[in-house]
Formats: sequence, C-alpha cells, structure tokens
Amino acid sequence: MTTTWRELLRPGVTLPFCPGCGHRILLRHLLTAIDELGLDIDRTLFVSGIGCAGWIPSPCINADTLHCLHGRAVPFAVGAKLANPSLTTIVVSGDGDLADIGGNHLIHAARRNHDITVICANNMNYGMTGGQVCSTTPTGATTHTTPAGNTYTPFDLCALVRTAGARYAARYLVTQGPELVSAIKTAIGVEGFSFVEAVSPCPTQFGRQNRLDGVREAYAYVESLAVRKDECTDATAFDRGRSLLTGEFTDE
Ligand SMILES: Cc1ncc(C[n+]2csc(CCOP(=O)(O)OP(=O)(O)O)c2C)c(N)n1
Ligand SMILES: [Mg+2]
Repeated sequence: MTTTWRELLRPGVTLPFCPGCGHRILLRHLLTAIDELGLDIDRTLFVSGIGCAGWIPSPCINADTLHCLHGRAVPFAVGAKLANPSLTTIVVSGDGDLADIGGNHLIHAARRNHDITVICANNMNYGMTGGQVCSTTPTGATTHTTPAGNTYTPFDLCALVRTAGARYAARYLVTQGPELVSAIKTAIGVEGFSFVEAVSPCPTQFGRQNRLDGVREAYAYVESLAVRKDECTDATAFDRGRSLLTGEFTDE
C-alpha cells in the first residue's frame, strides 16, 4: 500500500523529459490520482506505445508496464484485460501514437466498450521524432513538416471516442491540475471504455517551431486555445481548428 504519489515513482529513475515538458506534469497528476484512489498497484497495468509520452509509465512508474509497439498500446491493453479481467488497465500514450498510427485501434476499442482507461498526452505534434505535424496539430501551426502552417483541421479526440462509443471522455490542460486528477480518477472508476486527453505543452519541439519564446510562452499558447465547456455559449469565439474545449463529456 502506498501513502504518497512519490512512492509510485520507480526508485532512482531519471525522468526522461525535456525542460518544461507537460508530460512530466501529467505523470505527477496520474500518480496523484492513483494514490488518492488507493489503487492496488500490484493489480494495475500500465501500457504505452512509442514516443516521449510512452515514457510516462515506463521507466517512471514502479508498477507492471508494457512498453509496446508504436500505435499498438490499445490492442495490447485490450488483450491483457481480456486475459485477466481483474487488472485495472491504463494506457498512457501520445497523440500521434493513439490517434494517428493507432487511430483505428482507438475508435474500435471505444466502439466495443472495452473496460480500459486511455490517457492521451496531447502535445499537438510528434515530439520524439523532431516535431512533425499530426492529427491534433492546430490549424495554422508550424511544424517540421508544415513549415508554412498546418492546413488541416485537427481531430477533436474526445468527440471522436464519444461518437465511437466511449462511456466517458474528458479534456483538461496539464495546468488544470485538480480537474485533471479528478477526471483521471473518474475515468479509472468507469466500467467500460474511458478516455482522458491531457493537453501537454511541448516547449522543445512545438514551441520552437512556432517561435514561442521558452517554457512560459509555450504554456501561454496552449492556455490561449482552451475554452471551458461550462462557459462556452453561442457567443463564445470558438475556432474548430484551434480551440480546445475543456471539461467532461459523458451521459452520466
Ligand atoms: C512503426 C513506427 N513508425 C514510426 C516510428 C517513429 N516514431 C517514434 S515516436 C513517433 C511519434 C510519437 O508521437 P506521439 O505519440 O505524439 O508522442 P510524443 O513524442 O509527441 O509524446 C514516431 C512517428 C516508430 N517508432 N515506429
Ligand atoms: Mg505527441
């Protein structure tokens, strides 16, 4: 039994994140949620794919972790859960991993309502490989592969999984700590497919590409995109290509 989130960190681990990376903050919130829930860590499995976000569970969390193929975290998690239904099974991976190369797995796991929780660390680009565009990159944002600006409209991942059948979805910035911790706790408690999108600033790749001057500006940029669901009215300036609706999305 653990008493603090720190005890859930793998002893002696060197956190593998760049300065200012939002993934590090998400790790803290995830461990806080697990600690507050009093989850039996010996009955909890973390599954990740490839990318900076894939490093959130392994090597950082002192628990059973599956660090698997790029884009395949969801099917590995579904397989583990089907083989051992008593496991609390939590996927933690990146936006590119879950929504691009693994996008089909994500929507079908939601459609089938597999009893897993998926936490997406959305830094709006492929951080690990140098900052390429992905399906969550805001319209107009510059990346290594869109030097003149992204021309496409990003996925609304919460809407996507809810439409596919997810019981619960939520989106918060990593700077919205209490809300994000609460959403992770709720998601883990949901019976069926649950999804939490943690919007995680990437000062090193996305920030530099967009000429955001340092960590503070990278966070200010992401915060400027956020629109709280409960404050969103017809009069709110909401840009489908850039705005991030934060809140919980559920029938219950
Ligand atoms: C099959 C395969 N294709 C491509 C890659 C290269 N690759 C490694 S990580 C990555 C993108 C990861 O992006 P994301 O999931 O958003 O994680 P982030 O690094 O941004 O946290 C890619 C394309 C790979 N490892 N395997
Ligand atoms: Mg990413």
